[in-house]
Order: sequence, then structure tokens, then C-alpha cells
Amino acid sequence: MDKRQALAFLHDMLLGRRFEERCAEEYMKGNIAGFLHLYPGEEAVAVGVIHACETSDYIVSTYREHVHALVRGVPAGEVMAELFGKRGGCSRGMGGSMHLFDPQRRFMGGYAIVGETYPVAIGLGYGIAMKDLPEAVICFFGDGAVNQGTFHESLNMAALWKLPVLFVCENNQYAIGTEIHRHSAVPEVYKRAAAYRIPAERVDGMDVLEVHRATEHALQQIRAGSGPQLLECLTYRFRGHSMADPGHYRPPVEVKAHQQTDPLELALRELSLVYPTPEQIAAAGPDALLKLRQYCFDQGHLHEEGFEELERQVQDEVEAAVQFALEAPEPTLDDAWQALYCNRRGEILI
Ligand SMILES: Cc1ncc(C[n+]2csc(CCOP(=O)(O)OP(=O)(O)O)c2C)c(N)n1
Repeated sequence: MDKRQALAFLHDMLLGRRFEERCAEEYMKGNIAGFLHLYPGEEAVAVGVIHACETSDYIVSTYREHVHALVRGVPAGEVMAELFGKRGGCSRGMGGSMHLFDPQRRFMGGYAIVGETYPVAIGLGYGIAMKDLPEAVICFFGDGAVNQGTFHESLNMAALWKLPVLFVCENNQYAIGTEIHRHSAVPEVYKRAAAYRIPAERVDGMDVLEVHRATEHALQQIRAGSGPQLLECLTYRFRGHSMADPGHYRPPVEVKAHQQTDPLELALRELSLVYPTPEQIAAAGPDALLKLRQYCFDQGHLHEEGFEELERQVQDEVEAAVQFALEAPEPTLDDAWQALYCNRRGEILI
């Protein structure tokens, strides 16, 4: 990977982390209402996958989608304004955190319903196949979404019709408080794709370079006309499921312990249900952001001062996004009507 690309990855991962931390602060201040699902820990997936896409590809995401939108190029101010419910938001303030949209950038949501992303991706993929275009659809979903009926229906159709869809499972190993081995008879998500003869790979979702490589490879196959692919990215969220979830179900050194099989370790996990402190999380790793920073240092792409400069630049971007959101006007009643029904020409029907 060349320097320009490595630094672009680092910038986007850092922006994703700082943006989300700021969202938590703004939520506590009351500037953001409703549900808020944050992404710290999982940045390598969004950055690795979306940087491997063309601008003509479509992205369909979940309710944990702020960073997907940012990496796709939706301006941070428009994402923040949407979370604030303001008119300057990318969904004109009427979608909120779980419904970010930017069709111009082919960012097709933002969905609150678990398993809702698959049929949308299938529809987009079908449209591309009918027109025989060299485009693809990225369909993000969580590990908890693989037990929805839509998963199986959509994989079946995608395989049958050879649709250009890359299914990307962000396996952070929890569906709210339920660990994957407690909700899934087949906890290795990538193995499920075999039922539909869809090629699948499991990668370390904490390693942005690996995610990027695997996505590039899968997209090459898709563009060559071989039909859908599935990528399972093993990752971990550092916070609770949402701002309403303190995550008390997670044992103290979870980040370190979750892949260990030592029975003593497992017993301790059962006994001590205390949410890990930020220090424990930082000490335990692996943190994809720190890993990439070290890679940039080792390759000579960056030095300590350069990283500090990047940190400042990202903080400024986040600050500007918050200012934009604070100053943006509220949506009007007219805006609400306009968002209901329209025809293909955008004319309001009610
Ligand atoms: C159809 C449906 N059922 C239940 C819910 C409530 N719910 C919201 S998030 C969630 C867990 C999903 O976990 P996962 O797919 O692993 O995604 P993650 O939150 O870990 O990113 C559930 C059950 C919902 N939104 N939609």
C-alpha cells in the first residue's frame, strides 16, 4: 500500500473514532435524541471495505452507520446535523441516527430494522444486473442479523440470479447483550454462505489492510460476473450496544478474553459481570486504529508529529461538524409533508 492510501485510511479511521466519541458527548448534552449506536472498535471494517469500492457502487448499511457514511464521503457536518434532527442533515433532519441517506453518493441507508438491508441490496443488485452495468452493492449487516429470514431469502435469490452483491458481516460477536454462540447454531457466519454456494471468507476485521485486500478480491470476482460473495469481518465494539446500554453483560477483560478458550478464564467471565473501563479496553487491544498507526510509522509514512497534526486536523473537522449542526435550522412542517410521497419526477402526491 502506498503512503497516500495508508494515510487516507488512517485519517478516516481517526475521523470515525473522534466523530463517534463526540456524538456520545452531544447525546449527553441533549443535542442528539433517540437511539444512538456507536462504532468505536469497528472502524477497520468500514474503512477497509468502502475504500475498496468504486464511487459507482452502492452501500446499504445498518443503524450503526455513521462511520460508513463518513467514509463514503458524506460531509461530517451533514451527518452530525442529521443526528441533531436539523434541516442541514443528509436526510433533511427527518431520519436521525439510524436513517442516514445520500443517494448522490450512492449511500442507500441507514435501516433500523435488523435484516432489512438484504432485500434493499438485492433490489439494487437486480437493477444493476438487468442493465448489465459494472457496478456492485455492498450490504452490511451484523452477526445478530443472520438469523432473520431475509438473510436466507436474499442469499438464495442473489446466488440464483448471480447478483453483484457483496454481503459484509460485521461480526462484533454480540446482538445487543447476546453473544453469537448463544444466538447462532452456526456461529461461523461465513460457513452459512455454502448453503447457497456463495464464496465466502472470514477475515480479521481489526486489520484494515486485510479487510481491504479481501474486499478488493471479492469485488473483482463480482465484477467478473461470478455472482455474490460474502465477507465475515471479526470485529469488536468497545462500547455498549447503544447509548441506552451500559453493557453490564460484558465481563471486565472481555476484549482480551473473548477469543480465549482457557476454562478458568471463561469461568471468571461468568462470575464477574462488570463493564470494562476505558483503560482496560485500551490495555487489552487489539485496536485497529493503533495497529494502522504503527504500520504507518514502520513504513516511514508518518512520524509522531505528523500523527499529532492529523489528530488536530480531525478534531477540527469534528468541531466544524458540530458547529454546522448547531447552526443548522430545524425542519419545517412543509419539509415533513415533502418527505412522505412523491412520484418519479419528485412531485408531491398528497
Ligand atoms: C427485526 C428486528 N428485531 C429486533 C430489533 C431490535 N434490535 C435492535 S439491534 C439488535 C441486535 C442486532 O445485532 P447485530 O445484528 O449483531 O448488530 P450490532 O448491533 O452488533 O451491530 C436487535 C435485536 C430490530 N431492530 N429489528
